[in-house]
Amino acid sequence: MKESQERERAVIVGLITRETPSWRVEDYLDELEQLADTAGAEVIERVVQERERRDPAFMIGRGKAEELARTARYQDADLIIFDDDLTPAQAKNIEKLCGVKIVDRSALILDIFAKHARTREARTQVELAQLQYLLPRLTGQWRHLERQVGGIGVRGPGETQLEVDRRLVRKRVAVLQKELEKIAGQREIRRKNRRDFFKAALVGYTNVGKSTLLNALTEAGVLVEDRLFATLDATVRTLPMDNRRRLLLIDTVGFIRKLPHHLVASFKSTLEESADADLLLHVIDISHPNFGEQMNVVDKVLKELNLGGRPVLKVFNKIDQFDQSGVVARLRETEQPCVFVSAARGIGLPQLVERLAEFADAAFVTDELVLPLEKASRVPKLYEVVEVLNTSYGEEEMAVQIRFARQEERRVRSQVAKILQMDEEDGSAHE
Ligand SMILES: Nc1nc2c(ncn2[C@@H]2O[C@H](COP(=O)(O)OP(=O)(O)OP(=O)(O)O)[C@@H](O)[C@H]2O)c(=O)[nH]1
Ligand SMILES: [Mg+2]
Repeated sequence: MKESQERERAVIVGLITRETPSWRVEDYLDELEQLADTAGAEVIERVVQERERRDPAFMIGRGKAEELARTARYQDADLIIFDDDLTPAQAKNIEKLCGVKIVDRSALILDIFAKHARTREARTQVELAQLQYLLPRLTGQWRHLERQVGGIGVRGPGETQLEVDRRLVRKRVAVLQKELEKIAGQREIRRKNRRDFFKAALVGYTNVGKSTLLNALTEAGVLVEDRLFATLDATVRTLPMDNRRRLLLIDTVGFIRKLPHHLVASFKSTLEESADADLLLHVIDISHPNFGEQMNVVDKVLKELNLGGRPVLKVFNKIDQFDQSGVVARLRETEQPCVFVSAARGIGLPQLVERLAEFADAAFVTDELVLPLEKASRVPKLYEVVEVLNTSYGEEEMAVQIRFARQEERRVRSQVAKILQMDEEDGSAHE
């Protein structure tokens, strides 16, 4: 990744309310600082205010906003970043007061995604999310005017421009959505080809070590960085196990607190790589002071993606940087099934693979079909519906060992029966 030579200077702003106590705000601001750093900005000052609730005009209080403006000027800041999402009106008011760019957490995350997007799919997804973020802001501005001045007076060049912009944005959104549908279609085909595999998706908060784990298990060579959102595209690799099992590992984009809604929607197809998974490997950075909350965020996003009911194996990573054995013992009790590993140091990986194998075995049915030799010509057809593990021949009979997904058992059994009975009179071929 290329860094711009001159990093922008940023002031970051957090709000302490009854729901969000000060220690938590500090943690959020730590994370916001990391996000800013990833986006290419240097944080030169933090501003925190304690308030009963958010101010509708400025988010923080008016007086605090004026102080913020002075700070920005004094510090020669290029931008101000709010940890809480601003309404279009708030953003405009603060910008007017402070005279620098105003960004909120969602916009910052979108910016990082835009910076890291490499493939056509990721770029398309990011652009779509950005435009959808922009759209209500355009209409929001318009409504804001409407309310202030009433219908008639505001019709002028400004309005026309706004209408044109909106129409253009909408048009582009439609084009991008079409394109994503097309890409999703191709993905679907690739996915069908993986029907016979047991699929495990690496999910988790950003920067917990998902890609490191994929690399450690498969030598995938995926980019690993101590940065947020290093991975945006789905990478799929086979996990070498003994040849009786076929297992795919899928690495994908990480989650974060307050993942912008449009982003989740736009990244549906990338995230659907996980939707296809038989098992979710929920990777957790146990060395992170907020790992508990990060786990909750991940659970929440998974629910949003309708993956709440999927089987999960929790993988507590970075155990090399965590020495509270009491906590580990407690988690081992409460969070089953779970494993403790260090992807970077290679600790606990054999145990992880073993658990994976158990899950994979449970997800498949292995069965043996005993057929009269006359049916041998049917066997090639079987390959189309099941995995054929082995065939052996006796004097009069042959045995075919097959394997298929437990989920598909009914469909598979009836297809197998059909194949074995095809244009035969007796129809008694299969066990
Ligand atoms: N100490 C320690 N560091 C680790 C371990 N695993 C990963 N890391 C570090 O954690 C950072 C993030 O690793 P990644 O594999 O990029 O994390 P990710 O979950 O793929 O992150 P995103 O793709 O950005 O969401 C890197 O600096 C890794 O070197 C581990 O077991 N121990
Ligand atoms: Mg990654």
